Amino acid sequence: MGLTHIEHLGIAVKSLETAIPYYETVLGLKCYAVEEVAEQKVKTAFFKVGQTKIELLESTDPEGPVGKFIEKKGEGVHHIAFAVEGLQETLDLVAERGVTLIDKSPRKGAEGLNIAFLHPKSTFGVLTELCEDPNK
Ligand code: CMX
Repeated sequence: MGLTHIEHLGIAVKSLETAIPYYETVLGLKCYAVEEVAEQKVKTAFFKVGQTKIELLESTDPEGPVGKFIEKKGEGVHHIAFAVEGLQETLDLVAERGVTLIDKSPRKGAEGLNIAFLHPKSTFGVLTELCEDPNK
């Protein structure tokens, strides 16, 4: 299994505009990128803490995954993302080990990473993302 580190934590917020100042002014982090991921119906803002990132997620559509999450559970931790080496092989392996895949094969996520999600119902309630940097 090729998990190397926690790549990022995804945090659902109602508004990037109101959440970013908390991370910058209170925690002293720097927002280094804001990017819309239209396919996921989110706008994202990124901060670095060591080699791990914080990804703030604002929904652009109430029917998107983050819109539905906020409606049901409110703002908060939405997913954990592990960096892996060999994303497709890792997906095949976790599927063999009984995990339900949301994505059977990788697709493009924010920052040009190849990503795939595991269903929270088979990962003890934690929506889990696996991601691989195609340039490494
Ligand atoms: N963490 C834990 N549980 C979650 C969850 C999350 N983030 N999102 C949904 N759930 C739970 C719900 O609470 C619900 O549980 P109950 O049945 O017990 O009520 C169940 O999953 C089904 O939820 P739903 O609101 O009916 O939503 P869907 O089944 O339509 O979708 C999911 C859920 C996880 C399959 C969908 O959100 C998904 O495909 N997520 C992956 C993509 C994604 O999250 N993209 C946004 C981030 C993109 C990025 O980082 O770039």
